[in-house]
Amino acid sequence: MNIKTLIPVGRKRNSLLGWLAAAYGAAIVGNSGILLGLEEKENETNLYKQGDMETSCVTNGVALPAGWFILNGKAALSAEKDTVESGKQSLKITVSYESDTTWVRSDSIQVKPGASYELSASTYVHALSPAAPWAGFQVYESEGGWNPGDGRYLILSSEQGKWERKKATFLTRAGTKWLRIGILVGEKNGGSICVDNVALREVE
Ligand SMILES: [Ca+2]
Repeated sequence: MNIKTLIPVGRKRNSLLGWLAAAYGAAIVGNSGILLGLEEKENETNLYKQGDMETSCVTNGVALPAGWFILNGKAALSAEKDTVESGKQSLKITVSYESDTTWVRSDSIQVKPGASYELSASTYVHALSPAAPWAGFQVYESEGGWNPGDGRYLILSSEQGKWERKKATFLTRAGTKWLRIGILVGEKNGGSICVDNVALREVE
């Protein structure tokens, strides 16, 4: 078996474990009869397909990753082609003195009430000063608003100059039928945060 032929094109492998996981995952046969890589299989369970930032939509004449928009604040969204964790683009959120803090949100995602979910996301911070931009990930539930809602974030990312992947699990509230993923970004001194491979999965 030639492992290299089973590795999904465009994916960056930075550890032996990752290569082995990909080879193992490739042995799983999907419904289509096509061999699936581990990441393709994982993507099947991702409840928010637009988290890979690969699908574009045109807003005000500008092509942006679909499924993400600014709720409030003045940070700017754009499609980033050079700094990507995988695929051809990531979502770039540029902050400035004027933007202060900005909420970026996903579309609505259907979920089960009282169920466990894992939120994961990768970020890459470009800082213009020692005060680096940061990104706080949160979810907004149809029942009860922001979870956990006490000022903490499910994920807080600020790693500069390299991709940082973090994940967190949470329980949806009783009565919640859908949620949105929110990213609060900030730092008045400017810079940008690239976001890629945001995933929401139901977990045991
Ligand atoms: Ca991508």
